[in-house]
Amino acid sequence: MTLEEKNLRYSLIEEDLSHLSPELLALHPEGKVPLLIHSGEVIHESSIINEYLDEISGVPYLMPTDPLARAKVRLWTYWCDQLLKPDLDRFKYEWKSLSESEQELLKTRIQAHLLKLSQALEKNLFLMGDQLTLADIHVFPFYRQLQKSHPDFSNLFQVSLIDIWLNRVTSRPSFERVMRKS
Ligand SMILES: N[C@@H](CCC(=O)N[C@@H](CS)C(=O)NCC(=O)O)C(=O)O
Repeated sequence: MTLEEKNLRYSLIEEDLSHLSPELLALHPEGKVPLLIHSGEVIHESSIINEYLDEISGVPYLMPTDPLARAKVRLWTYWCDQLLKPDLDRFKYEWKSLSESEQELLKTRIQAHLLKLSQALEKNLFLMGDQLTLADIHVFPFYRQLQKSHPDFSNLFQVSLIDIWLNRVTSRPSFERVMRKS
């Protein structure tokens, strides 16, 4: 989506994550996607790829210029990778094997994540204000995954605000274009 927002030319290679290709394993230390190859150099980690793409190209910039705002974008990506993603993965892949008390704890944690998101969206169209930034691009796929799994505990707080934000992001032409290509 960053490539599309920035109008950069690219070709997309899909990976079957259940059978990682030898090419990917040779390029990435842990065999993970996404991975960017640019000018013969390999870059991984989606937040690093996104910042790199933003820096090597022109407008529209998806990273703010103000140092505090930049730190806040990175705090969103850090929160997403360190807290939201691990909890979503446990919810998606381990829910049935969890005890009732573990399920309750996980539910409470995910509700706290949703509350954080909805509070950020109370006054803003996007996570950082009225402009799309790398924070939105990094975080929205995880909420999209959660929404698709229809948890019976997400309809608390202002989840509708998060749904509206998700819709705002995924109705952008950049998202539609990248989904058509993948
Ligand atoms: N922190 C990494 C996470 C990368 C990651 O976990 N990718 C998953 C797909 S979303 C993957 O490649 N899984 C395959 C595997 O672990 O074998 C990033 O943001 O790029």
